[in-house]
Amino acid sequence: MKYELYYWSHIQGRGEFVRLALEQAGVAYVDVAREPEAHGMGVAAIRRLLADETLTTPPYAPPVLRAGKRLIAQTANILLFLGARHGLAPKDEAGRLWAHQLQLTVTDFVVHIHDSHHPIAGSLYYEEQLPEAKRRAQKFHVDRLPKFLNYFERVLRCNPHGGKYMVGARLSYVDLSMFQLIAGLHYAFPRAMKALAPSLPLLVALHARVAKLPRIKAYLKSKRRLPFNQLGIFRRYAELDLQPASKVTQSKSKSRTNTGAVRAPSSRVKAKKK
Ligand SMILES: N[C@@H](CCC(=O)N[C@@H](CS)C(=O)NCC(=O)O)C(=O)O
Repeated sequence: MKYELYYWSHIQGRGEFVRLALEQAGVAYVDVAREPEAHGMGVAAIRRLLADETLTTPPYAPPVLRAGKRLIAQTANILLFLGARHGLAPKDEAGRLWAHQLQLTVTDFVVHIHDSHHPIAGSLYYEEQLPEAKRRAQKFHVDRLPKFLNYFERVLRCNPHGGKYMVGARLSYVDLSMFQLIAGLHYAFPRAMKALAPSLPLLVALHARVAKLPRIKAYLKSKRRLPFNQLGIFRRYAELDLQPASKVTQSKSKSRTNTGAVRAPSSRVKAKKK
């Protein structure tokens, strides 16, 4: 059986987390939107799928994976399915849930990354929300980016099987997603990632190891791997990176965000007033 992946043709986006799993699994798949419309595929096939009133389990948004009669959407859900089928997740229930929990955390992080350049609406151009994006990005560098990455680093550090894999003692789809996050964040926020990298040794090493896996290495060199660009989740806008004039200030006490999250004083960044 050949899988069919329905995802936008011009970006890595959320589809890339699925592509990496399919590539590492070594299974055959068709990237439907990247095939010709003349063959019933192309982006038009995604639109037809989303509008199909005959579906009893309609997907809300891509990525969507067709596996025989099954139609599975939501990135983390697709990976839950592929992980169990292709040895990219633990076999026991506790391990599978742990991998899924981590992938759902990746899903949350991806929303924050996307919203750093589109804080008002995905339907508006970046230029139409530039002041808000600048403000949002500065907060992202203080509250979100270090918190998520330090959390993932801690998961590696606390893995009782050593700091090599996110889950247990074997490669899982979560490791592939970590690779994608680190690669994308380096593209989007080179300055911020340079500053954070020394405190993330295990994640940095995991990224390098995944890039060298023979199947992933071959995929990264192939035309199937689209380059990062200014349309996807990870976008490079110099004005949204950690600003050189920003000062890391030490405050005496811990402060709370309005979401109740404790913010470490050392991660506070004071934006320069214009
Ligand atoms: N939580 C979903 C989000 C899916 C999603 O937002 N897909 C985007 C492309 S990356 C989309 O096409 N959204 C259309 C929309 O939200 O209207 C997932 O992780 O798969």
